[in-house]
Amino acid sequence: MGVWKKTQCNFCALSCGLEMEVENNKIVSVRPDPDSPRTHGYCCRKGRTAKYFVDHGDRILHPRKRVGDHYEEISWEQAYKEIAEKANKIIADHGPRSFSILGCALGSAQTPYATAKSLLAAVGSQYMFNPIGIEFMGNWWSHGKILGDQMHFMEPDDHNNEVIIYWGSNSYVSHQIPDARKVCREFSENPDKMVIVVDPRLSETARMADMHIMPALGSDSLFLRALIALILEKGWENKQYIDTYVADWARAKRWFEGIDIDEYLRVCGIPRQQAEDFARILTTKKWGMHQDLGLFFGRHNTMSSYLCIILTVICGMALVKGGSVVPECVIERGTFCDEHNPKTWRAPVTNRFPVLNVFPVGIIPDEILGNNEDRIRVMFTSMGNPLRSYPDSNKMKEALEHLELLVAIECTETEVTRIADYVLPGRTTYEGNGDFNAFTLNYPEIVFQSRKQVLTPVGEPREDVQIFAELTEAMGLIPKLPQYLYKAAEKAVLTGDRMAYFVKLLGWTAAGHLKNFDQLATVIALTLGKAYGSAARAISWAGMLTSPICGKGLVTAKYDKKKHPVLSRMPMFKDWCQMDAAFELVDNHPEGAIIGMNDPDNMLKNHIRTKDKKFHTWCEEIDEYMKRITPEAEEEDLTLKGGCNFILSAGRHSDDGMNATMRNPATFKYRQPYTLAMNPEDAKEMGFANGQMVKVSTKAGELEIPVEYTWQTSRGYCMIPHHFGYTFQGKKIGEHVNVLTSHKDIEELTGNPVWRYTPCRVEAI
Ligand SMILES: Nc1nc2c(c(=O)[nH]1)N[C@H]1C(S)=C(S)[C@@H](COP(=O)(O)OP(=O)(O)OC[C@H]3O[C@@H](n4cnc5c(=O)[nH]c(N)nc54)[C@H](O)[C@@H]3O)O[C@H]1N2
Ligand SMILES: Nc1nc2c(c(=O)[nH]1)N[C@H]1C(S)=C(S)[C@@H](COP(=O)(O)OP(=O)(O)OC[C@H]3O[C@@H](n4cnc5c(=O)[nH]c(N)nc54)[C@H](O)[C@@H]3O)O[C@H]1N2
Ligand code: SF4
Ligand SMILES: [Mo]
Repeated sequence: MGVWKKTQCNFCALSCGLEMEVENNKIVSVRPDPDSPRTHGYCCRKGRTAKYFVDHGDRILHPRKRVGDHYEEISWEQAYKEIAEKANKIIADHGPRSFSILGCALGSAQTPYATAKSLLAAVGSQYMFNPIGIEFMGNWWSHGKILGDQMHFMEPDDHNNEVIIYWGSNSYVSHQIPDARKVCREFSENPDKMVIVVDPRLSETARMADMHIMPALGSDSLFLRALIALILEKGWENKQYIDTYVADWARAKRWFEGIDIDEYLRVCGIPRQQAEDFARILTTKKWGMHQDLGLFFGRHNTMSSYLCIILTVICGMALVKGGSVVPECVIERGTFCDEHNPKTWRAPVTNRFPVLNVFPVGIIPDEILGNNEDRIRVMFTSMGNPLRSYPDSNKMKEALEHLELLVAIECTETEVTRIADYVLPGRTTYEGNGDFNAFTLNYPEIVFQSRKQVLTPVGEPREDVQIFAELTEAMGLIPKLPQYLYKAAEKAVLTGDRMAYFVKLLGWTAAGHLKNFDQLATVIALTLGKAYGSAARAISWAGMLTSPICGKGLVTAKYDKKKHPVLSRMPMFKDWCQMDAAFELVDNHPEGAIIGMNDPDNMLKNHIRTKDKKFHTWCEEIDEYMKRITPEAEEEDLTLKGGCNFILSAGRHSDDGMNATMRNPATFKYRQPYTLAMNPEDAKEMGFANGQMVKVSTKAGELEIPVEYTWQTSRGYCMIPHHFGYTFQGKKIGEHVNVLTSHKDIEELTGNPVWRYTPCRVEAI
C-alpha cells in the first residue's frame, strides 16, 4: 500500500485534480480527485498514465554539455558559468535582439514563464515563443481590438447558457472547458438545451450535436460574414445592446451590407434554410461559444475569430449572464502589445509582432537563418519542443543548429536535447512544488491550485522556474541581493508572515535596484524560493500578490488581522494581505481552493477595457482584409492546385495522445495508431485498402503512413495525429506530421500556423 497524494494533472489546460498513490517514490496508481473544486472528480485516461511520463529510462538527470559529437556531464555551477559567459558575449557583440526564450509554459503549467520573462526583460529582449504563438494570436489580438484586452477572453457561461456552440472544437475529446464531457452530455440530452457544432467533419462532439453545421473546409470566414449579413438582413440583431455598448457599429456594419448571401452560402456548402435556422437560434436564445483549433488553425483564422466576436456582440451575448463571459485571471498572463506602439518590436525579417508578449512561432527559422546582423543567435528552451510541436520540423532543425548557443531545459530526452549545446535537467511538475496553471477556466467560482510535490526527484533536476532565476543571476543581470532579504524570507517561511518579507522587498525595490518590475520575479525566486526550497511555490505567492483580481472585491478568502501585523502600520496593504490569505488557502489545500467569485453583473463594465468603455467593432486591418473574403476569391483559393488531391489536418488532438508530452510507447496500446485517417469513399476511389501504406507529400516534405478508413473524416479531408515521430530510448515510431507543414504557412495578419488546412498529395507507394 502506498500513500495517496493530491495533485493536478499536467497534460492539458483542464488540469484535473488527481490523487496519486505513491510507493517507493513511484506512482503506482492515479485516480480523479473528488475534492477538486476545479474538476469535481473527473479525469481522463491520459491523466492516469502519469507514471509513464515521469518514470522511464529517457529522463535527464544531470546537466551536460556538448563536446564535439558527444555530451559530457558537468556540474550545475559549470553549466551556469559557461552558459552565462557565452550568452553575455553574444549579447554584448550583437545586442539584445540576438537573445530569445522559447516555451516556459504548458497548457497546464506556466510557472517558469515568470522568471523567464524576468530574464528576457533583464537582457532587454522581447523574443518569447510559446504556444500562444501557435493557437491564440488571432483570437487574443481580436479581443484586444474589440474589447481592448488581449489577456481575458470569452468562454461560454455554461451554467446559464441555453445553447452551447463549439466552433472548430472537439471538446468532448479535447476537454478545454471545465467539466467538458458533462457539459456536452448535459446540453445534448436536456430537451431544453442545445449543442451546436460547426465542424466540417463528424467529430465525437458533432455526433452529440442537436445541430451540426458543416462548412466547406476552410470557409469559416466566408460563412461568418454571410451569417452576420443574414442576421442584419432580417433585422434580428440586438439593436438596444448595440446602441448601448458598441462605439462604431455604423461603420463596421458596412462589411455585411449588400452582399450576395446566397452566393456566399453556396461556396460554403451550407443550405440557406440551415443558415436561417442557426441565425434564428443565435438571436433568440442565450448562447455561449467555445472556439478552438478548427478555427485557430484554419485559413483566415484572425478574421474568423474577429467575426465570431462581432457575432457575439451583435446578438447581445458578449459579457452577459447566459452568454459568453470572461473568467477572471488569478495570475497575469502577459501584457497588452499594441503593434503600432514603436516600442513593440517587429521581427526584422518577417515584420511580425507579438500578441500578449509572444511572437508567432512560425517566424523562428527565418529570424535565425537570415543574413541580418540582428538575427536571433541564442535560444533557451523549457517546456516546449520546437522540433516536433512547431511547423516545419526539418527547417526548424536547420535553424536551431544554426544558433550560436542553444540551451535546453528538459525533463526528458527530446529532439531538442539531442542537438542542444547545454542540457539542463528540469523537474516534472509532479516533482516540483508549487507549479500552477494560470488558465483559470472555472466560472463563476475563481479556483486556484498549486501542485504539491508528489515525488522526490531522482538525480539533480531543478524546477524550470528556478533554473531561469539562477541563469539570470549567473549572467550578472540581477544586482547582488542583500542578506536581509534572504533572512526575511527565511523568517517568513518560519513564521508564516510573508508580508513582513514583502515590506522589506518593496523597500529594497523602491531604492531603484532593478531595471524593471519584471525582475522582481527573479529576486523572489532566489530569496523566498530558496527559503521554501521551491522557487515555484514562491512564484505562486508572488503571482497571487500581483494578481489582476487583487483589490477588485472578488476575492472571498479571509485574512486574519492578527496574522498580518503589517496592517496596523500600513492599512493600504489590505488588498495584498487578502491575496496573501488566498495564497495560504491554496497552499494549505493541495486539492485547490475557491478563492473568490467572478462578478457576473458587472462583466460589461469590468471587461470592456477600451478607453470609452465600448466595443470597437471596426478596425483598419480587418477593413482591408475583408475585401478578400468574397465568394469569387475564396472559391478560386479553395480549389486544389499543384498536384494536391487532399486537404490534410496536420495534427489531431486525439483521445489517446498528449501533444509532445507523452513519448513513452508503453502507452501506445491505449493510443490511436499512427495513421492517415481517410473517408472510406475517398479511400476506395483512390484504390487504397485499409492499412495500405501511402505517401503523403506537401511543399514542405513527405512521409509514409498507413491509411485508416473512418467515417469520422469528411470527403477530401484526411488527418494525421501529431502524437508520433518521437524517438524514445533510441526507437522512433512513425513520423511527425510537422515534417509536412511549412513555416511559411502562417496566417497573414497575426501568424498562427494554418495546420487544419494543409493541401497535400496522397498516393500509393
Ligand atoms: N486527447 C488530447 N486532448 C487534448 C490535447 C491532446 O493532445 N490530446 N491537446 C490539448 C491542446 S494543447 C489543445 S489546444 C486542445 C485542442 O482541442 P481541439 O481544438 O478541440 O482539437 P482538434 O482535434 O484540433 O479539434 C478541432 C476540431 O476542428 C475541426 N476543424 C478542422 N478544420 C476546420 C475548419 O476549417 N473549420 C471548423 N469550423 N472546424 C474545423 C476538426 O474537425 C476538429 O474536430 O486539445 C487539448 N486536449
Ligand atoms: N502539426 C501540429 N502541431 C501541433 C499541433 C497540431 O494540432 N498540429 N498542436 C499544437 C498545440 S495546440 C500545442 S499547445 C503545442 C504543444 O507543444 P509544446 O509547446 O511543445 O508542448 P508539449 O508537447 O506539451 O510539451 C513540450 C515539452 O515539455 C516537456 N514537459 C512536459 N511536462 C513537463 C514538466 O512537468 N516539467 C518539465 N520541465 N518539462 C515538461 C515535455 O517533455 C515536452 O518535451 O503543439 C502544437 N503542435
Ligand atoms: S489530460 Fe486533461 S482531461 Fe485528461 S486528466 Fe489530464 S487534465 Fe484532465
Ligand atoms: Mo494547444
